[in-house]
Amino acid sequence: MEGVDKEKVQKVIYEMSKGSKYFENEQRKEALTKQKIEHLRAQCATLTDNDLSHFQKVAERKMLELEASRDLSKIWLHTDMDAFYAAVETLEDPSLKGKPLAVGSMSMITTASYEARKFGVRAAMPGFIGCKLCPGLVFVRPNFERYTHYSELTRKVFQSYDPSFIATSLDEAYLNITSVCIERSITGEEVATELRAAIHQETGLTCSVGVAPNRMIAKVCSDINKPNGQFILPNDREAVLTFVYTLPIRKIGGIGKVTEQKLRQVLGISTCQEMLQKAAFLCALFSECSAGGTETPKQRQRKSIGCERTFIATDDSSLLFEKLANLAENLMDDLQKEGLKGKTLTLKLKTADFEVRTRAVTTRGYINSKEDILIYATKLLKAEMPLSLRLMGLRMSQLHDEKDDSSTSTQKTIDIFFRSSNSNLNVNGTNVQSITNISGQDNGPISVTTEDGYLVPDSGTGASTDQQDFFVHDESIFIPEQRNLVNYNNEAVLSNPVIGDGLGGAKIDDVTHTAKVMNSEKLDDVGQFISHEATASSGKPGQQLWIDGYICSICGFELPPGFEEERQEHSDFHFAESLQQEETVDSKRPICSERLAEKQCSTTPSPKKKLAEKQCSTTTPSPKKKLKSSKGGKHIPIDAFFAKCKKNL
Ligand code: DCP
Ligand code: MG
Repeated sequence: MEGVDKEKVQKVIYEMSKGSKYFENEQRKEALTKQKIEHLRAQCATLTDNDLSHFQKVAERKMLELEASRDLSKIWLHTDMDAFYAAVETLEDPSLKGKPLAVGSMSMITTASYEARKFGVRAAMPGFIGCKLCPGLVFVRPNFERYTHYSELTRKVFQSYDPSFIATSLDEAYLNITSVCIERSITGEEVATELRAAIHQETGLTCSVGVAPNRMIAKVCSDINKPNGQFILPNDREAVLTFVYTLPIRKIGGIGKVTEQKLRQVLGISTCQEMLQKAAFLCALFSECSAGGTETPKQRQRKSIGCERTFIATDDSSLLFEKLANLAENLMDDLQKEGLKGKTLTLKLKTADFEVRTRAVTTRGYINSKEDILIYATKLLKAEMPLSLRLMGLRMSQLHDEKDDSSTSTQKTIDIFFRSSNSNLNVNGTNVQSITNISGQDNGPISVTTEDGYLVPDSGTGASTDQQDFFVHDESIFIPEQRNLVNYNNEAVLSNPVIGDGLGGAKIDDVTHTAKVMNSEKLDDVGQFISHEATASSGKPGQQLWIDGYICSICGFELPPGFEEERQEHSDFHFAESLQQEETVDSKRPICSERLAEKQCSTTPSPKKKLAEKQCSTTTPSPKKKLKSSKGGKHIPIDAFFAKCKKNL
């Protein structure tokens, strides 16, 4: 956004999106952020000098531990393709070269060419706003097959430098180049230059590279000389410290818009150095894990399994129960296929007004049969009725692998459960409620948690009980500032009602199973998602879940677990697509500005070209295209970087 008139961009965004559902959703998110900020401020105000000196010691101890574990022996390289989707489209259609280009639709842009970025057009921006900012903006529909193809070509190159490279999305990867540097007696800088040239040679595309002693910093470095550039941070403690101190906190992976706002508005923190200065407050207010780990998806284990269904909003209860039964069956299939049982069942509901509610129940024993799932799910749903819904989902967490303990007998536990009597719940806290009387039947020792979108969450740590059987699991307790942590581990179990969701609204009635990965999807001519499952997935367009917490089930886009806000932005893209479809068919609710923008815009491809593109997408694109050499890329050396930073501070 350098050199962009940010004020003008903000004004246009506001004027153009006012009144749309997207805008309403953004407002809800903002309101929730404000509430969280207020809550944090209140928490902050309760901290005494004693608390702070305690947390200061905790922070210092932690810093000492980290210092002791500082490892400067490795050389990590992070690579990130430049304007990836847009660059691929330009490679496929050279007439787009030099034009301001947006990949996406009137609803949402996935990325923009650097020419378009000069006008303030960027990823996760609705297309009609992009048109207003940049009247000549050219649109191309995303073609995920193409991006996957080019991504695979880049991965072949990565392989030759680090066979265990970590790809975190289609266009990004981390390579440990320590061995290559030693074996070939070359520097990290030389590897970076060579690798960029090899990528260009193989794909015709440019990328930017960062080299540093660890992955997190390497990622920051790859962004410094973008596009088509590289930045090398030497394996030297002083250089690393100076570099990190100057960084704005937003540069740290996992610190997105919301966290940045919180840190700035509550604690006045803008740079990493200020983070260190306020370490006691950070320790007091934030959980350790939300400070940003570098754990990779590979190391994670499945925490939950589930499915959800989007449909045309209905208040017909028999229809809703029918859908619930289908969901229970699908959940049973997925659990049994993986040999899993679970203890906590979460029902997710999205009302016709896009309010998201989650209701969770924890059973005494592990369950995975349709009958058992349906008993609990029905009770949870009944308690919410009457209501009009557009989405329902069921998710099982607290999983147990049957292979680990064959003695667990679910049915027996359920029998005991229903035979038990007079087991009343005794719970405090507004986010926990009993369903004992829902059907006039005694439900025995279970815990139930509820959570609504748009509401200020209760900050109390939840529940107490005098009942030994009763169990309120940690992830059900809504402590706003530990939200990152909760979502990190239990992505879809208790997705944040507003921020963590943002899906649905599509017209297609089917089920997506999280256990099944849809490898690629693409938009057809009318903007419907057509699935091209590589596996026998019954997943269909219109819903989105993050498979294993980081792979988009709609397009296969990967974003690592810590990148919660980035994932949210990506979800918003699909969400806006579905809203767009809805608003297009609903003539009573047109978005005037969008229509206006559509008229103003030159949108490619033409019908003829679309056909050609369709044909093209089924054939393998030629990897080697003539493009400007990557050798002439940007190289601001480290000294110049520090000089520039000092000026900006
Ligand atoms: N993407 C998306 N939704 C987003 C952001 C990105 O679908 N909210 C897609 C389109 C991008 C690709 O992922 O081309 C890679 O994302 P990057 O953030 O790396 O952005 P670009 O590669 O487009 O640009 P840059 O040169 O800044 O890396
Ligand atoms: Mg990129």
